Formats: sequence, structure tokens, C-alpha cells
Amino acid sequence: MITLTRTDAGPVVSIDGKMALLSDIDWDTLFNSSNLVTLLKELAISGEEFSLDGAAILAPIGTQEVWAAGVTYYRSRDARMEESKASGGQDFYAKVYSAERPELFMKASAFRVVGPGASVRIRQDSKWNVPEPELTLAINSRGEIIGYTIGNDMSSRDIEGENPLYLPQAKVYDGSCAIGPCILIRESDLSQETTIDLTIERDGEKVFSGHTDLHQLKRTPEELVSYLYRETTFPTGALLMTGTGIIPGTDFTLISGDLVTIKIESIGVLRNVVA
Ligand code: DO4
Ligand code: MG
Repeated sequence: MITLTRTDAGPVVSIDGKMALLSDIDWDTLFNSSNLVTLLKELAISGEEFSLDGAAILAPIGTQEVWAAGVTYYRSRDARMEESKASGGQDFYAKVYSAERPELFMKASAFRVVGPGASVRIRQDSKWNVPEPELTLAINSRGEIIGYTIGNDMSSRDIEGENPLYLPQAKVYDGSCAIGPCILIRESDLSQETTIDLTIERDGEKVFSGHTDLHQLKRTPEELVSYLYRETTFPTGALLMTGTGIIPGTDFTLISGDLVTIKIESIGVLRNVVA
């Protein structure tokens, strides 16, 4: 297993538990290197041995844009139809779930992304907010999936439900996007059995937990990437959230202080507190 972690000291490669600091190469260059697996194996040998103890772990992003896919799980289709019933928007969600073209939207510029342990936020003009735990693809400038990470697509359900055209305001604001803790470098495709778990704790008590797996994801990562890169260039690559299959019930909203923990098997854990 090869992972790449971005720290305040520089990129850190881990191969089967052995870690090396890659102080001579910047994140975007690594992200877009050809033969990345071979390069990382060589760098792991020549790099300075490193321990993550005491290092600050940053979001695994350089100058890439973060995009997101929506309504890629049946659970998401259902939840959107429910939240947009009053506005008559439900048909859009039913249609996009089965349409050939997926829903894709720009989620965050790199400066708006927070990393593991940092605070995510809920909008002050919204009363109904949830985290969305999503497998996130790391894609180089050539449209190749180089690895996988965890994303939290924080969302304001009341704003989105009021009118589908309010989607950018429901999705894009300061502290609305968390990514991390590392990139699991792709050596083979992720198994369909890969599990995604979300836990929300309030004052030390679990107030929500949910589970899904990649069998439930309706579209393949390659299909989503091929639409994202159609007619659009990403000079330093991109990150693409693949949609959520876990959505708390209509009676649940996040509040300040909640601890959001997302676990994706073989990648790790992304934990953030709501500011
Ligand atoms: O169309 C609304 C957004 C859907 C979304 O973010 C998701 O399904 O994850
Ligand atoms: Mg989402």
C-alpha cells in the first residue's frame, strides 16, 4: 500500500509503513508525474526517513480544483426528491440519477479546502445541514486516476431544497469542503466491497451513524472522470468527490461542536469538528 500525505514539512510517502519525506519535490509536480508508482517507490528509498508524530497533516491538495458528482447513489436521489418536494424540484433529481450525463459541480478552490482536524462550517443563513462522506478521486492533468482520498461535501439541505438553482450556495462557502487524510495511490482499482462509514458525535454521544459501500455507487469512477474532463482542462489535475450514499433523516441537522468522522476502508479516517 502506498500513501501520499501532505504535511507542513513537505509531501510524505509511505510504503508498507515505511515513511520518507520528499522535501525536494512539490505537491503539484508529484501529482502530475508520469509513472507515479515507480517514482514514489524510488523516492521512498532515497528520501529522508520521517515520522508523522508532531507533523501537521494538511489537506492533500496543491492547486487542484475540487469538483463533485451528485445523485450517484439511490439514497441521494431519494433524499433530494424529499427535500425538494415543496418546490417541485424533485423531477430534476429523479432524471439525473438515471440520465447518461451525471451531475457535476465545482465544489471548492484549493484555498477553501480544510484538512484533517480543521473545522468545517455550517452557513449562518441555513437551518438544515449535513456532512456528505464521499470517496474522492485524485486525477492528474492527463485525466488518469492516480489515487483515492476521503471528502466531506458539507451541504445546506434547506437552501438546496428551496430551489435547485441555489445549489452553489448550498454547497460552496467557507469551510464547506474537507479532504484527507492522505491519497491512497492507485495500484489497482478499489474493490466494490470498500466500505464508507459516517459517525456524528455530539457532546461525546453518537447522534448518527451510517454505512454504505461502493457497490451502491451507480457510476464508475472512469465515467465520472470522462465527463469532468470533457471540453475542460485541468492543468494541475483535479479532485472529484463521487457523491454520497449516506444521508441522515429529515429530522437531523448538524450543530456547532459536532464531531464528524468519515472512514473509508483502506484509505483512513477524516475527522473534523463543526465550527
Ligand atoms: O444535487 C445535489 C447534490 C447531490 C450531492 O452532493 C450528492 O449526491 O452527493
Ligand atoms: Mg455530495
